[in-house]
Amino acid sequence: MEEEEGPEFGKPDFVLLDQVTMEDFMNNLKTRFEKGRIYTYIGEVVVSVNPYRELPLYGPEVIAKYQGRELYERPPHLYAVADAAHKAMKRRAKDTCIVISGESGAGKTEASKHIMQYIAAITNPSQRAEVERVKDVLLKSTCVLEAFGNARTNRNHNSSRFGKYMDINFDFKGDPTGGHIHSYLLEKSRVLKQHSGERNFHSFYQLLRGAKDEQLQALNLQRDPSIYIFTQQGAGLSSSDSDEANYRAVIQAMKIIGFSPDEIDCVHRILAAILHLGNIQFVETESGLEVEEKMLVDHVARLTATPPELVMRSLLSRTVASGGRELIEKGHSAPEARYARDACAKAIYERLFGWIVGRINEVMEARGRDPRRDGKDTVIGVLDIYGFEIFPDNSFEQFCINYCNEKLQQLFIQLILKQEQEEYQREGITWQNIEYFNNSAIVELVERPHRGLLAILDEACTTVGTVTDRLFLQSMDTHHRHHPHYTSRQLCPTDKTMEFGRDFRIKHYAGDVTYSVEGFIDKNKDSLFQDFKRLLYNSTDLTLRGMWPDGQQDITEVTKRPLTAGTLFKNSMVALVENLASKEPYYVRCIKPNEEKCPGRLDEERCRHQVAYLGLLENVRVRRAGFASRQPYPRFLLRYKMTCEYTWPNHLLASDKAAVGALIEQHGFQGDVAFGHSKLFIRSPRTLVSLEQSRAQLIPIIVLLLQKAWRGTL
Ligand code: AOV
Ligand code: MG
Repeated sequence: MEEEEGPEFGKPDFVLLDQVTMEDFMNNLKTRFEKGRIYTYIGEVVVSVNPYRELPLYGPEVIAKYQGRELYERPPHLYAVADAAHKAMKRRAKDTCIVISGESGAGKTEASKHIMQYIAAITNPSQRAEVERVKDVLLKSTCVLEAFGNARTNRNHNSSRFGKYMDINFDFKGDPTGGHIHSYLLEKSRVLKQHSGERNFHSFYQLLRGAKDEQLQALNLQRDPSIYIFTQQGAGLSSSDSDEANYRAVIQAMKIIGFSPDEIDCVHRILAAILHLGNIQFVETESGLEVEEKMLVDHVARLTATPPELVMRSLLSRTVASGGRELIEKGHSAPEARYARDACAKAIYERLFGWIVGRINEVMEARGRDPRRDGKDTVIGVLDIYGFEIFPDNSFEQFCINYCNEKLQQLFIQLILKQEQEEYQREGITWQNIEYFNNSAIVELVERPHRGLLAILDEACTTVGTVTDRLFLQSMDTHHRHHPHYTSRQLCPTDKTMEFGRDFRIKHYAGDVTYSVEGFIDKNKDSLFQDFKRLLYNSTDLTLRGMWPDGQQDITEVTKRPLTAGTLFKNSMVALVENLASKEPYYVRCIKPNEEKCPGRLDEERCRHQVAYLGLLENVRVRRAGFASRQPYPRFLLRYKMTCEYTWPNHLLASDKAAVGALIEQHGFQGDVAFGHSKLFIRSPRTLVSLEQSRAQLIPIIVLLLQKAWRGTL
């Protein structure tokens, strides 16, 4: 490790702790955090604590210090991991992935941005134009996706409301030639409603606050977000950055990516149409259901380039196929019309988001690939997904988000254990079992076929007749009466923190979460009347029309039940985990230091909880079991050479391996180590601790000597 990582900064790797106890772990974490050292390793895993303040840890100069270096040569950093992933890809043609996990607000998205910036900075030294273009798109895509997919929540002012996995393709030179973004389940219900203290997606406020007067006029919008029902709740709240400046930044980013002016205009019209749609109210009159302010319907029609009478008809009625192929128009009741309007607003936003992701993917498709090597690109995947979250009210979205975090935690356990086991096997060492809290029972509870909660939900959604959320809850209660991770008020009548007939609770690996079943069936069915789809498919705006290909289906053909939102999400999670498991993983484990988003403050209780549920202590134990440490010879020498006369300041032996041999012998540790081809394996943490102590004792003397020598030369 570099000189600046002296003992007062704590241990740069938790593996070097004297003992693996929660106390020692926390002390080290705290010592480092207080000194602005927010990153610490567990082997190759980076533990990161959100500082909630700007630290001088990033930028071109720091990047230059990490470029091409080994993990141990510099203080722990995300850059080192990004570099390791890039090296593995370049030197060994290995597909790698960087999995960033941690709860909401822990710093995942920020970490993913630093990693991307690092990769962009160190690649393409020859400035190939096509590679530069790909890098621009990669970097700018984040800004656009955050505008449309992030929102202020009570846990994080820039919370990702969608999951993102980005593959970056590299050619044999190690330069990015393309990429692909997978997005996962956007929390579209936010379009309609937000909890108190939260906002709708940033994009709406950016448009209202950032657009010029004449543009707003053209969209029939007024500047004040409190005029629109969808943005009313968050109107008085700001995001962490200014909406106005971000509006311009997003447009700029969209232009760089390659969105045409027409497309950008279409995006704005769609946002405006959603806001107008949200303000449409229905009244029951003697002549039937009517829209209160007809002008709003005209606005929606004009902005979506659809006929106003058809918009009106789709809002007030739906077409049903009665008997054979006969179509009849069935009028809505007021609640039905409200429901349909809301479903439509959500769906339009979701399609818009999906289309933006699709457009970015189109331009990132590895155009710059060398055709002779097509398909031989190597990939670095970066996963930044919504973190585990608990709100006062938790619904279907939190259920999916938290299930996703369970899946990732399970993968982490499997891969860390598997990787260690494999390395030990290679070295001919017997594997010692380490007790890990295994969360597979919770994953099973959610995703198991037939009896899993998602399967029970699907069953409720496909049952003919009226099945209510309440009946769905009863069905879960019946199936999981004795499950250690499931409970409800029915099953635990004395627990007044849950409501009868409404709440159920899952004991997640990261804590207990009480979910309200209200809306589960609706959100899972996720249906939208075909009338809206057809309406938008028939828009004369080609961009908008392109978002609704299913609108061309005839109502009589739309009989096949589509997969539910829950099942689609489950399938996408299974595919994601499979994909990650096939790559060489690097992990960033993010910790949120306090609930108040307060700069530089570390709430011990909160952190202890996260360290526990992330399994970090076990991670250290696994690293230390058998062999506490394995270090390539040059790395070992760099750190400990001052503790041996044969190696300080430089050795004269035939190889680093031989020099390490001499050092180990002088300390009398021969019985505790094994010499691998490229690495030294140290069995007992005590040996490591003792080496650390010798080093710590010598450093002040060396510093003194160096200072003297330095003065002497003046
Ligand atoms: P998340 O991605 O983990 O939450 P973010 O990466 O959005 O969390 O971080 C939340 C906020 O913490 C950011 O907006 C910054 O203000 C601050 N922050 C995070 N990392 C750093 C850092 N390295 N330096 C300075 N400030 C930082 V969520 O998306 O809600 O799961 O869903
Ligand atoms: Mg995020």
